[in-house]
Amino acid sequence: MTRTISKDTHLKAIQIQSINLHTVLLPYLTPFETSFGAETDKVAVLVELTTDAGIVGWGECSIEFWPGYGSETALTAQHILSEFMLPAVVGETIADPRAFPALIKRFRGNHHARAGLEAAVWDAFAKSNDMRLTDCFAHYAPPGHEPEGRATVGVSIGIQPSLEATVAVVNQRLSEGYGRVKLKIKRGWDFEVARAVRAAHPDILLMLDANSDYQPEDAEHLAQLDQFNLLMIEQPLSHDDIFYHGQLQKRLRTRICLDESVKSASDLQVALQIGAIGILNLKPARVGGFSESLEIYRICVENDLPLWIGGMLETGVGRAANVSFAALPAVNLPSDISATDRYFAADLTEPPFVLGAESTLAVPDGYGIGVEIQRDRLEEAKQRWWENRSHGGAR
Ligand code: OSB
Ligand code: MG
Repeated sequence: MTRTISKDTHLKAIQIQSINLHTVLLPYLTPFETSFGAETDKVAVLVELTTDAGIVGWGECSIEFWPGYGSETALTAQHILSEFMLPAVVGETIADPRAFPALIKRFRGNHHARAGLEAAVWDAFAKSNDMRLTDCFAHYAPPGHEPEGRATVGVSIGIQPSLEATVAVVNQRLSEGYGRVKLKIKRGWDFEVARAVRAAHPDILLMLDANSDYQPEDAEHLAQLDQFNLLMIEQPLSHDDIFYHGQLQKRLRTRICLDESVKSASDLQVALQIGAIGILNLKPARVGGFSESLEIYRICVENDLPLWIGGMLETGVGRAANVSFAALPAVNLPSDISATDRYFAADLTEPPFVLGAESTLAVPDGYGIGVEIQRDRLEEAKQRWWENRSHGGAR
């Protein structure tokens, strides 16, 4: 199914005929707890875009019901999209998906909402050109960056009720074949959990994600984590800080990976300039979409900055697009994109993502995102949102 298209091949433009939004609630197999609370269900706004030629593209706004990771929610994404962004783009012709962000540039912020819309454009554009989305990304990547057909992945493990429970979950994920483990930490749940998992598994690729729970004054405490030979520590300090991460990095041997703090290519340049970043977790949703992600990818290549793709426990729609991006060759550390059975009993798309050899997920073998929406499950998940929307889906 791989169609190799040289970089100077002219790709066919699409015209946006209509866009539908679907807000869904999909129960996780197990709740996911981070430093900002526990989530029981995936909330997403899915964007269904139809071209004048009848091609349908899908995108996912990666959000949660609690504005804890980012500031957006399902209702803000619905509002910004339906009132402002959709009217601005319906009827427009897209000859290059990287020109799409300019159409909605006058609406500020709301990166997760705009990223979902842009993802639908990329999917429709790739499908209209008989290309896998991964080949379409590669088309706009630096010369020679051909997609690898699979993404190397790890697993993100939420905060558990006890150290024993944590080690048990880690054991289970390792037995499933995951080659890299990320533990969520918070103040009061860090040193002991890292020690317990490291003692049980002296050689695994292990990393921690603090989701902004610490302060600059915690530097000495965080330096204690150096002894556990961590691959990285992700986003220890405030979600909007770069400066203090730079100061902290001088005190740590463990490399700092930024997540929340890098919301644009410009943020990344600042972080590089002041030594606040050793590794980047690139979430296409956080930076406002795949066009900005391609620019960030280029900056990582230029600066030899290790890079991986982060996740937000997406449905198959968002996951398929992220796998397609994570298969680019400069994504050189395991990404936070796990198999379907780590998240859901039944996802909204088929076929499911299955963990393959060497802790990888294969890029779906079809045009665009390469997975098919299951309309019956979509309707059920929309119904579930409708019934639970007053409390944002919180069980
Ligand atoms: O910080 O990376 C994060 C999920 C929701 C919000 C923030 C984060 C995460 C994850 C999930 O770690 C990783 C995944 O999608 O498997
Ligand atoms: Mg993170």
